[in-house]
Amino acid sequence: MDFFAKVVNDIKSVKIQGATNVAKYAVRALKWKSQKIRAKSKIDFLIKLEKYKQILVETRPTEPLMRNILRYVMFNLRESDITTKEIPRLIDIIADEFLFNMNEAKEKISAVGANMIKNHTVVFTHCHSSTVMGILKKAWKDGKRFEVIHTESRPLYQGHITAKELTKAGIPTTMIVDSAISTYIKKADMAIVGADVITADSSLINKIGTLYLALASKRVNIPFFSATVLPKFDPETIFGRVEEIEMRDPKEVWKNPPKKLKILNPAFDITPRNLINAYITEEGLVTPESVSEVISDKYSWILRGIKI
Ligand code: RUB
Repeated sequence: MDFFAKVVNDIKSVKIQGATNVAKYAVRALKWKSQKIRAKSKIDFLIKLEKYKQILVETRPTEPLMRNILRYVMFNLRESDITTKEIPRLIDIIADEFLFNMNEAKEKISAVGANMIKNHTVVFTHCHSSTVMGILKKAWKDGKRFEVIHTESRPLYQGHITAKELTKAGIPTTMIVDSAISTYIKKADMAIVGADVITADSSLINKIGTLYLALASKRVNIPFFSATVLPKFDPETIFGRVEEIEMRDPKEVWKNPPKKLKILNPAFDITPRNLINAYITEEGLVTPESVSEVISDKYSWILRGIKI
């Protein structure tokens, strides 16, 4: 299996997981593929590359960070005045620039989020978000002493990745089953989750169960935050496109269920803006009310070429 096929496979099977990792590997895979393409002209090259881009986009439908960056690469290639031979080099530059910017953005988010964590607090999180992990590890490194409670995140148990990372960092951590959220939320001072999508109405799409955690946080009156880079905004939702919620294989839930049993396995759910105190972003704390404005101001390229 070549690198491209492996990345496609690993994203589909959630071996590569989390919106940031998915986008990073997708851009690396496109870069790798661009070095293998043989084409007669620039147009021929771009047509072939577009097909590979589409294969990547379809690996997971609810991942606008990946869609945005792949669209950005294609847009720049189309617009640039370069020869076919020079295309892989340009992809290289754009991909490296993207990866550099993402790392820088995540460092800023870690710093902002770490400032928000006080000594002796209990932070609740869900699933596995590399962005949230960055915040917690930075706060711990800064000398803050706090605890984490997190879910196991059935059916794929991404909570195990969270547990391994946090315990390795020395952070006191308790894992609970997903359905115990309302029992243990009372012990928490704040909830921080990641994000897969920010929509035009400022809603958050994240791992299934996030809405439950947001509602539970509201009920016990603790703040609920989502830590995210802003290019997870889906520009197509501006024109009313409803973000597709990925439905995964029922076999992930039960390998040998009784015949005729219907099993539903959505990967994500939608948390409305009124349950979110703020997004923790590379531009600092951004309220749901102002998130669209900040995105159009700082990331105008996301909106480029998007049509009704
Ligand atoms: C992971 C998930 C994460 C976001 C953000 O879902 O919902 O909270 O993707 O992750 P899955 P990050 O495991 O199905 O991909 O902060 O790393 O971008």
